[in-house]
Amino acid sequence: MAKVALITGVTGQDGAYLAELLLKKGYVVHGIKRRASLFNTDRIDHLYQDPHIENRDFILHYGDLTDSTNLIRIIQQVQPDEIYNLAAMSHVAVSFETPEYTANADGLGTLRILEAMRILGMEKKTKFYQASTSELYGLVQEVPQSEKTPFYPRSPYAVAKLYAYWITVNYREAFGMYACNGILFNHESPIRGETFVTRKITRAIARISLGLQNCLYLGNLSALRDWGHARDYVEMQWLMLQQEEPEDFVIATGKQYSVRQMVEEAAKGVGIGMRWEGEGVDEVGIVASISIDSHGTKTEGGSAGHPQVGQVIVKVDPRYFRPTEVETLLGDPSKAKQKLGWVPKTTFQELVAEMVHSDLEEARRDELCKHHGFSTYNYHE
Ligand code: NDP
Ligand code: GDR
Repeated sequence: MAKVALITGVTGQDGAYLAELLLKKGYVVHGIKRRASLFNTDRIDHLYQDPHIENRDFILHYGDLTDSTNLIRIIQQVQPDEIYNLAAMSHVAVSFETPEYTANADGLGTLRILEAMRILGMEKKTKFYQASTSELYGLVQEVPQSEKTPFYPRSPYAVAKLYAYWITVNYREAFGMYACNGILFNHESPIRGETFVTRKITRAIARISLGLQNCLYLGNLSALRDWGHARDYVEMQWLMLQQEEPEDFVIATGKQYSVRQMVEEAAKGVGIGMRWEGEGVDEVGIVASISIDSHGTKTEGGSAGHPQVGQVIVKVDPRYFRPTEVETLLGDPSKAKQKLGWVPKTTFQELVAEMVHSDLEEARRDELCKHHGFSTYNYHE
């Protein structure tokens, strides 16, 4: 019998990679998607199966983490062996704008699933994975951060996730459930949401290199993060549910880069060298050299193409500062290495190169549309 998995947040970055992985492993995968006024399934369209065919192994259900009745009904119907709770309002800055909703979806949403499992008598049958986060460390108390490092959340998002973390631990201890937290550090990919800083950078740099955009506006350039690849990280989510005993694990690369370094690495990917001038909100990123233009043609000294040497392509905009910032995060993945055999496969440089490559393709499509008189949109969020 094929194993059955239920993924909340299946339309998100991790949901898409995890669904792909589980299907390859022979699972029947059920996903919960939200009703939206437009299709919001871009990331999983390649997995879609027509509901009219029999014996599908990828099935979507409408649902929402804020609706207990819906969760109970879906879990009862699906009878999953494993539940991966990836759904969340996952943007830290936006959580300051929508704190109550964030608490409801990210905090109480987790409780609703755990309670649904109890109500249905599935606490011994079904394993549960909670998408916990390095944001729990917030104002860091120890470097690097491990499973034993104390938490100090710094946003409504992180506080909601703190509740979700502890309710998962509590239900494991109180009811003997196989429930565990993956404390995942930042992980990115070409399908990362466009408003997270890595994707915002790779998209903008690709567009700037084609002359589709002049400038990239960012907030805190000095923030340090431990960035890995989402494709590698979802494998660990699955492995955490394949152990003898449920435990919590940190998943990280153990390497740290700044937002500024992220910009430099992306710029390098399109053949642009960068220098920085000024300080704080006056800091700007300037094109220092261009070795290859965006079409891959050598243009020594940057005399042709977009952008020009000396052009300011990065500016700081305080609107992207957060009321309370998480300045630095660096994970210690020793436990995952030892017990799960975790080795991050993708380096920071490979990750950025893959993202830039994919965003260049997207930008070229936009360029072509523009060339043929069709309008394209670029939101600055
Ligand atoms: P995304 O923002 O890409 O995806 C979030 C998913 O949750 C989307 O499918 C979204 O649906 C869904 N969702 C949001 N609110 C609800 C709701 N109320 N009910 C049902 N579904 C909802 O996040 P990621 O894939 O990057 O992250 C997955 C999980 O891991 C999240 O919980 C995140 O907080 C956590 N995490 C992420 C890290 C990262 O670096 N990526 C690191 C550590 C933790 P829709 O498509 O309709 O918006
Ligand atoms: P984060 O990711 O808050 O770590 O949460 P994000 O990419 O949003 O920010 C990383 C750092 O970059 C700084 N920054 C900017 N961030 C954004 N989004 N936009 C900007 O213009 C900008 N300029 C600078 C931020 O201040 C921050 O310091 C992500 C999410 O996926 C969470 O769901 C997850 O839990 C954590 O990673 C681990």
